[in-house]
Amino acid sequence: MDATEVIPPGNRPRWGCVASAVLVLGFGVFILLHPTTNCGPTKGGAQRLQAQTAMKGLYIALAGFQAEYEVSLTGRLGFKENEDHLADEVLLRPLIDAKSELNPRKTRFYDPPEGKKGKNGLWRAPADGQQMQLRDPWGGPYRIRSDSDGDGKIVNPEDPAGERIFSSVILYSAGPDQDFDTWKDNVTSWK
Ligand SMILES: [Ca+2]
Ligand SMILES: [Ca+2]
Repeated sequence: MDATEVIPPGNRPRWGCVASAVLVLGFGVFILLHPTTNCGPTKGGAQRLQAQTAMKGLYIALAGFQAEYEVSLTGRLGFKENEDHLADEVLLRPLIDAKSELNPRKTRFYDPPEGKKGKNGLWRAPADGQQMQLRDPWGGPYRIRSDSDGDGKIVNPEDPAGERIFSSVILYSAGPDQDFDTWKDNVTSWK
């Protein structure tokens, strides 16, 4: 082709259209790979966030107790290293109930929302209101494990032979399947 030859409009390469097609195709693939990008968190994602928020609230309450009394509540309760407990009335009462003998200054360290239909908040036994348990967004309890020997580390319940977790307390939920042994859906305070 001569350098001065004029290409008829119909035969010109339509790079703008090609580029647009690539962009649209790329964007479609992006949406497929990131289905929540334009739609906010999925329901499951929102519930996981709620569980993480609840665990953080309890962690802060326990830190408040420790700051007030210069002793850990889990230590006062005799929780052993590598032992899992449920976040139930034994743990919650001294943080919530000013009448607990473990909380003589009657400080309210923790004020969790009441769980609706036994989910996502504080559940109290209908019979007497005395028994209580912190429930995750799926209606299951939370587990708590504490550093009782004071080395600042806790065995990872998901991987006992693996690296220790650096924390005074860890918490975890069994997730939507309500089975603590299936880790894929569990929600944990350490990752
Ligand atoms: Ca330890
Ligand atoms: Ca599970």
